Amino acid sequence: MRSLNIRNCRLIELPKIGDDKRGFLSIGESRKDIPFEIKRIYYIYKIGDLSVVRGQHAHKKLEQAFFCIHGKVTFLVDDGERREEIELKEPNKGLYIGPKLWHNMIGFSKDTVILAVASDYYNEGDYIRDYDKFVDYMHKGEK
Ligand code: T46
Repeated sequence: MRSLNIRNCRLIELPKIGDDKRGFLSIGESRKDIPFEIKRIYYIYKIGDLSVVRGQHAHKKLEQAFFCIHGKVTFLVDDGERREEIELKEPNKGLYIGPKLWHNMIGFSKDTVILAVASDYYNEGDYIRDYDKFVDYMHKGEK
């Protein structure tokens, strides 16, 4: 598994049990494979416009892990200094994204299903949805 040059961000590989006949089963346990306590799950699916860009924000405190359990997606992750593109297309290979990372999702396929697990409940106040404000936040912190 390659390591990423972005802080607060890394690839996750879940165990994959099974074979071509029975199929496969992958497991992610809180505080083991997933590096936080999971409080929420959500999923993204039935993307009609494959050129759409989702995400386009950073979180102040939220930690998340993403698994593309069907199809493919590319995450563009930006820590304010460096950027990296990570394509997810295998159900047992995921991406941990910690706080203070700008992230976009692009490169969907018709059948993309993204499973997200998050460290906290939904809170719009935790989002930074403007890139200039994100850069500012990274330099000055919250005012
Ligand atoms: C993230 C990326 C990767 C809720 O009401 N509850 C929720 O738990 C979530 C996740 C969203 N919403 C509402 C907020 C918006 O009105 O659902 C609507 C769509 O959410 P958003 O535009 O933020 O969707 P994405 O795909 O751009 O972002 C999502 C997550 O929101 C975000 O945390 O990191 O996926």
